[in-house]
Amino acid sequence: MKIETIEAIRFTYPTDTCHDSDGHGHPGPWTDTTGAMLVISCDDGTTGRVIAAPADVAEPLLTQFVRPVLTGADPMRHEQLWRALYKWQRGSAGRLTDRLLAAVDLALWDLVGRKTGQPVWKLLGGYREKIRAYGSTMCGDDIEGGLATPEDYGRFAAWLVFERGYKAVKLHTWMPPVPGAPDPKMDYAACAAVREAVGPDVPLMLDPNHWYSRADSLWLGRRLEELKFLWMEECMEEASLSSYRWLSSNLPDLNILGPESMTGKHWTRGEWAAGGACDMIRTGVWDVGGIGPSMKIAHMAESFGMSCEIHGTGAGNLALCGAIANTTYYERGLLHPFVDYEKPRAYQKRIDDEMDEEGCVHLRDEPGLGQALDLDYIEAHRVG
Ligand code: LLH
Ligand code: MG
Repeated sequence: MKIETIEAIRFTYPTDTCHDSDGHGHPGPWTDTTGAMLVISCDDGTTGRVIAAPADVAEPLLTQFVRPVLTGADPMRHEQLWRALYKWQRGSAGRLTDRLLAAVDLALWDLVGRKTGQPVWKLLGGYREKIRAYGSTMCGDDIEGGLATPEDYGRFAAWLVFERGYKAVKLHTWMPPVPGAPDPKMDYAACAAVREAVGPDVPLMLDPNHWYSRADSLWLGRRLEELKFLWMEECMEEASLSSYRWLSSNLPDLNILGPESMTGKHWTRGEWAAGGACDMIRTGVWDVGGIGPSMKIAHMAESFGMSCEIHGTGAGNLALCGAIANTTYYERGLLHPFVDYEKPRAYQKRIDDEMDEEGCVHLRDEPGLGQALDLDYIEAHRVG
């Protein structure tokens, strides 16, 4: 079996999520947006697919980097192919991103799953058949009845726990350009309102503004210790490992989770674990160049006696959660009172991460990543 073609199909679909000037998602009016599906096909007809952001799999990137490495290669040589592409990053002047590496890695895993007739989570280790999800909110906003006040967060968290069945909740609070943000006292007020609304026993987490000072982070962390939060993530610039080591050592009763957006893949995560910069390690398939580096990170974390908490939603991250033992939750979101998360996008026959009433997402016994893509819709709405 040899890889024959690598193609990115661009298509339009309607969305009711818009992004502010800092890139945070919020509810918005329905508009058309463009997505992409990376397709890797072999000479025996086997195909692997993944949905990606169009810019991450742009045609010039496929021509210059991906096709020369993949064309004619055996798709089962996963580690060899990942490394060959990764080596291109150094000379690509920043153009070959970790997100492109991730898209190729995920499409290859989907292909291998389809070829072998196995779900990817089983090929990777098959540790569990279901995992508890935490409800992960969108960032705060100034929408009346949305996520504009601490009371809004409290009301929404109560709905997530008592009506929808989530067993844990994570807040993303207010970040610029929302007027008045960031403000650690507002973050604390939202966290206190959520704790009050869900009671003492529901695990809670916070992902606040990412550029707080040490002083603001410590002040907020101490309040979260009082509220018995499970973890806080990415409250400071993650390039400063010393700041996180300092914060972790000053917050004995709160787990610091990281790094999430810091570059450097498994190498950076190793430095954080060895450097005592966090209590729990973070990875996500789109943050570190795919499932391959994420598996290395999870196993490294296990050898340090640490959990590895997975960032972000979607089939790739869910497969990772199913594969490894040392993770606690699947991050389900981002959620908002005015957005229907359960509704499949126009290009999906079902969402990747359907959740039962007990708050668990089940790993599917289907070949590949477990995406149910509507290929007819994608073909009919193809652009470019
Ligand atoms: O800034 C945002 O919009 C969110 O924090 C987002 O990046 C989210 O994916 C996250 O950090 N989850 O943990
Ligand atoms: Mg985060």
